[in-house]
Amino acid sequence: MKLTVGQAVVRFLANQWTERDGVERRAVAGCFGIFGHGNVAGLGQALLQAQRTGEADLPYRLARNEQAMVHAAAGFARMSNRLQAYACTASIGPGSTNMLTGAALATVNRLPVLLLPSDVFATRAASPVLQELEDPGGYDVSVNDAFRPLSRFFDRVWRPEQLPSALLGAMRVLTDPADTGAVTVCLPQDLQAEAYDFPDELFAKRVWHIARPPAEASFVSRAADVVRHARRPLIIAGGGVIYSEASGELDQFARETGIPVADTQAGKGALSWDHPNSVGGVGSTGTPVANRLARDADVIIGVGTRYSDFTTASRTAFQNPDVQFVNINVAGFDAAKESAFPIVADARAGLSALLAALDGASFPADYEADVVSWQATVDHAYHLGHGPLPAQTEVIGAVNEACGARDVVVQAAGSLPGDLQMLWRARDPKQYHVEYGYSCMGFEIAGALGIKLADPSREVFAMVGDGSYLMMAQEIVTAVADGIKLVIVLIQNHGFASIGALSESLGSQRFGTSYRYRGDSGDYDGGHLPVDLAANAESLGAAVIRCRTIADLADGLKRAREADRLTVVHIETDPLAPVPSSESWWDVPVPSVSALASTQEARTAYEAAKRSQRLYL
Ligand SMILES: Cc1ncc(C[n+]2csc(CCOP(=O)(O)OP(=O)(O)O)c2C)c(N)n1
Ligand SMILES: [Mg+2]
Repeated sequence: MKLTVGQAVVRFLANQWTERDGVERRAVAGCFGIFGHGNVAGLGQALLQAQRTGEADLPYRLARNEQAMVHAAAGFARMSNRLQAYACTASIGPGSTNMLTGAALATVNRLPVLLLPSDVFATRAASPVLQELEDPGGYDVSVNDAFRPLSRFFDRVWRPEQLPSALLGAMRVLTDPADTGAVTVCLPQDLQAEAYDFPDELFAKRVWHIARPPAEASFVSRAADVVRHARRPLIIAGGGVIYSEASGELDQFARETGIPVADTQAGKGALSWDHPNSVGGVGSTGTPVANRLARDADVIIGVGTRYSDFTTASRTAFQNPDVQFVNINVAGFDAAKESAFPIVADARAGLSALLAALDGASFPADYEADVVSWQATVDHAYHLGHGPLPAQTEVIGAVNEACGARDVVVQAAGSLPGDLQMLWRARDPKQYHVEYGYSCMGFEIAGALGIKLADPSREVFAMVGDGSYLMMAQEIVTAVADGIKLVIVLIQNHGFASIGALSESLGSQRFGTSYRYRGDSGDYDGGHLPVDLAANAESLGAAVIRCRTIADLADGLKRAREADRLTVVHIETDPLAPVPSSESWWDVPVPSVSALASTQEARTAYEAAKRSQRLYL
């Protein structure tokens, strides 16, 4: 079949499918893009031809920023439990390098996204092309080489004959839950327009079966031995439980054994917040209930978790001198962490096998009263009555109470992820979407867009700080153009509540974290800036509801939820309002010598906390 490389890519992608548990889905559901000279006549023409002739079905969506379109693709993949992905085409140079941050986010979070950066001329006919890097020491180097360490699969197709192997390699990694992440196939600008006689078989429907790797019996029996002899075991549920749709198995495991279940940012919602075994988030921003159980536990059963520093409280969360780990993970890399007894398996398969091998073992559940008292603390934080400006915990309460059980909350960076991890009451495995692998400011609106595309039947609430909003709000325009309805809760606190508090706790006095005029002292401690983010959102085409009080907010959220167009609900909060303590720690090094008393004091506290850090060897 004589096609250009661009046309071949589009036709191939439109014919890729995934299958798990007997359900087939399109593997690549569509293509985000921003055109420039690198792709407008190559992939751009191919997408146009596909749309006009119907010869290939790969819907195109115009984004406003390349980083954001990768975030949208990551949100889409996560909401699809990694069973579907989006492609992203960008022009040469800055268009492509704008995708680097998105690539890193996808790989860190183990989310499949297909990136198609355009590249310099394969023929070098007119080098240097506009935006070419030019490395005098290597003519095959381009800015796209920066994708290599960020991608789980990277290829640059210099000749059309290489395209089939590149595309098949890309699909293999996109559909491998143990190895997935950003998949990058660089397409030189001239090559995209070059025709070649591709074999017809390349474009036949192809189904990629997504495995549920079973657990190996000897590994299960070794792990079961460890759990059976435990006195105070604790389960940590990570994102792998949700991607595997293993909530049912986790529920059964927890009920039959009585073992409490704590969650990570990616795992929240694996069990409903009011499940009898749920003890909430664990680690630096977890609940004191989960953190006390973690402190004393002698066996940690980590399911589908990558043990980030927030989960382990920088390796201070587990203080039992005899603590051992049993990890169920589809990726051997994660299963081996913390010197664990590994069960390399799909979460569903691994949980069922381990439960069977435990042979009726159960453990006393003595955490119920603590959970009840913690929930009273959450209720209090939800209805604090803080003034004159409301507290962020009250905003979280209002959003939680406005959400239906299937609604989704989306967040990524600032003070919200910690507050949400601790306080959000998740009622559905797909309700809580806090991107906290890369914690990338600006993910929220773009990510929400991808989530809504993956499941238009759900209401999607993106919670955005003023800092994140100022970094990347432009996908509001994309959502408006495509009729994608989102609710965006925009929290104005005039700067970085998160890093401000962190700075203060580390002796750095909130330096450089406020959005204010530069004052007489030389710091940003003058008056508030004349910035009106609600007006900004309105100017981008959003409906806007301005709220002053929590009662306004409750009403505004209700109206926004019922609205049929993208609505921004704006509220100003007090960045200094109190938040319950997680009774935990996070390792952020403080200078060991300093001329400032505040830093010296913080260093003393840091050294004391550091002493409880362990290596779990
Ligand atoms: C792209 C990016 N840059 C910098 C950071 C470091 N950082 C984490 S939170 C934060 C401030 C976030 O401000 P805002 O969105 O207003 O949330 P708030 O802290 O006020 O809750 C910064 C700068 C980051 N996570 N991501
Ligand atoms: Mg802020």
